[in-house]
Amino acid sequence: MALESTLIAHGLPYPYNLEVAREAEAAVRRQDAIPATVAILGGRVKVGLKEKELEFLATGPSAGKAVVKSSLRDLSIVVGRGLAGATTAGATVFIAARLGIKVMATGGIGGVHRGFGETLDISADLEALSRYPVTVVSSGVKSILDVGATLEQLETRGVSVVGWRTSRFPGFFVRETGFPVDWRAENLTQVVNIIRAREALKLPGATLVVNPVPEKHAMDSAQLDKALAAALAEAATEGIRGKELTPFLLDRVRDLTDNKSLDANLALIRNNAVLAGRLAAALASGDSG
Ligand code: PSU
Ligand code: MN
Repeated sequence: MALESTLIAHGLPYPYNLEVAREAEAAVRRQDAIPATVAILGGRVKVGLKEKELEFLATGPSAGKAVVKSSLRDLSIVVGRGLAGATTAGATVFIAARLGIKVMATGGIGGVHRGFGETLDISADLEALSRYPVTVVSSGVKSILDVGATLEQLETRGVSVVGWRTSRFPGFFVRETGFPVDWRAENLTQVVNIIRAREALKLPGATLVVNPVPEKHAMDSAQLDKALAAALAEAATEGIRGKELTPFLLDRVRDLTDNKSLDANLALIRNNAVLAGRLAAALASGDSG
């Protein structure tokens, strides 16, 4: 199964990013699945990284080495120019689909940004999910987004959303956003059956399995909302836009919450890797236990 690398290079500070990247891979292996972290190095798409390569992604940006946050539109440019790139959830989904990898894990996918009416800032992750038939495990979408608008876009784009043992759409650092998920699954068999049906029907898009952050690492919503409001205001004042916005907001919220959001982020990444690993193993073995 595939793991994305933008969260390593641009979503989390060193050394937590490297630790969680290693832990996510180890967690997948413990489920009898094979992890492959995806990135671009020297202009080549790599699916499965060596220890040194993971280290480069984790330390490169803070050491002043360019690691391009690579969304779908950036892939050809980063490869064509022979650069290094960390793949977003959407770009990772594209690469996974090309190679027949069926499951991908991330923290939270991108979505519709607040104020999208003015900026039209809608993550290319949603476009990728509408085009490529991969199963993505995430803790919903980052609470820095407009969650209701994101759910509408997932519906419009034909993305099947399944709550893992939840009927509430999770909000990344918090276990629920107040929005319902129509379909929930209690066990792997139910998810596997949905994925098999999607394959049989030849549906083009993804299945999004939403897995809430573990209870004991979840944040207090009031604290998060306050930090978020401050971070959004700073972004507006400083004119932060486009691909810089998500990394900026994640970093500011971490600072403003005394690293509480960091703790939640690390816990949910590990937790999603475990579930994705279990799903990949169940899909591969045909035994969906
Ligand atoms: N989740 C995290 N940290 C991240 C991201 C998700 O915990 O950095 C990244 C993912 O790689 C996702 C990207 O694909 O943010 C979305 O960015 P944008 O909103 O610019 O599309
Ligand atoms: Mn964007």
